[in-house]
Amino acid sequence: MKNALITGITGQDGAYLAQLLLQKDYKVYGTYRRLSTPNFWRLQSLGIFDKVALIPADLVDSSSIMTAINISQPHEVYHLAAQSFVGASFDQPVGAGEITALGVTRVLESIKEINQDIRFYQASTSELYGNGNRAPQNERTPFRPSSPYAAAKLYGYWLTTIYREAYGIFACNGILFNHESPLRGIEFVTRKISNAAAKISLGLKERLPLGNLEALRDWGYAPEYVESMWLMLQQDKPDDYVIGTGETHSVKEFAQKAFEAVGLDWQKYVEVDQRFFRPVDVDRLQADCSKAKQSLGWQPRVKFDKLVEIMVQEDLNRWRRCQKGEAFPWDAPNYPSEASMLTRSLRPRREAPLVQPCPQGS
Ligand code: NAP
Ligand code: G4F
Repeated sequence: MKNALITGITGQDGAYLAQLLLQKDYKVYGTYRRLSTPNFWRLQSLGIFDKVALIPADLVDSSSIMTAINISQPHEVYHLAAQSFVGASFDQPVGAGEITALGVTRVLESIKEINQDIRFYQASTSELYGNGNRAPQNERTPFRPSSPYAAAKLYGYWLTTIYREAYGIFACNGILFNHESPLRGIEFVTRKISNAAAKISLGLKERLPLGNLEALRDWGYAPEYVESMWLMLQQDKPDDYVIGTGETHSVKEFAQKAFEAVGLDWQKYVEVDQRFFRPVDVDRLQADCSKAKQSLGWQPRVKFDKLVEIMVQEDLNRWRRCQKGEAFPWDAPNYPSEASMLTRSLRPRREAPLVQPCPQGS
């Protein structure tokens, strides 16, 4: 039996990966942060909460990472924990560096010190490409990060390749494009839309404020993407792989399909709200995952229309169960109303700098 340690097991990918590894007879350990309110609803909804071993650890605390590796004695570490919301990284740029960038060093240093035979997966991202690149993007496309999140992930990407080259650690970067599911965090645009379409259709909400409707993303289905993480660590040699569907769709298209799924016209409910624009946004992401197809035998199966349908139906089921009085645990009921969201990145952008440059010669 192999042992696996998943950092960020409470997140979307962590939960699906734990489920996959349990099916493959791994002993699964996962790190979680100590929070004032426990956050295990994803593991509970997959029915695996009692089947995984949980270790408290925070990425800002090296000693807790060391302890997690010492306790779990893993053959494989899947490093998924991060501050993963791009918008929030503009509000907390120092946190992005501390958690998302330096967190990778803390995990890799622990592996280097404890057991260099541990295989390591780094959750890299299509956000590394930023703007100004041709689509589709593959492993040879240059990186040009456009957010504090992406800059932090770029550091993690290079640390992973450096530890591979310097210490011979089996370390892989999965450059994953956006992947979604009913377990997606509620603030990401797909879940925000599927949840709102479900609520509006049941008379529980009236409007859906969104930001940039023109952004294009390559959206796939998360349970399939965690399979690629496992495949990367089963190869003979460590390498980096792009994972995506190869299709790209706009936020507007996602909203249109989601409202169609509940028999409504999206244009009657969606309003553009400047608060949800980012200081810089990535215009277009589209994967060329031919390397993964060829080397890993990995293929996306769920495409855009099916993905939207799965997400909207699950949010509808949840709200219907809730309306029947079931105490059904998931994230949406605890989400604040959009009206109360006031953060730096959600405030309207300034048209001109506050401090004007001094006139020449003054
Ligand atoms: P997610 O749902 O936001 O999960 C992130 C996980 O990281 C959660 O378990 C979270 O714990 C944990 N975490 C955050 N800060 C931490 C800290 N300081 N110490 C320890 N744990 C911490 O993200 P996801 O969608 O599953 O994504 C998994 C990884 O893949 C992330 O690194 C993300 O950046 C990357 N990625 C995601 C996508 C995508 O489309 N989903 C694409 C490319 C790359 P709490 O539950 O306590 O918050
Ligand atoms: O759903 P999003 O917040 O995801 P984003 O920024 O693409 O990042 C996700 O995918 C990355 C992989 O490419 C991961 F690395 C990262 O961890 C995360 O999982 O936003 C998608 C698009 C953006 O262009 C955003 O500006 O939707 C646009 N958008 C428009 N209105 C909105 C909204 N995004 C959010 N979250 N909320 C809105 O109201």
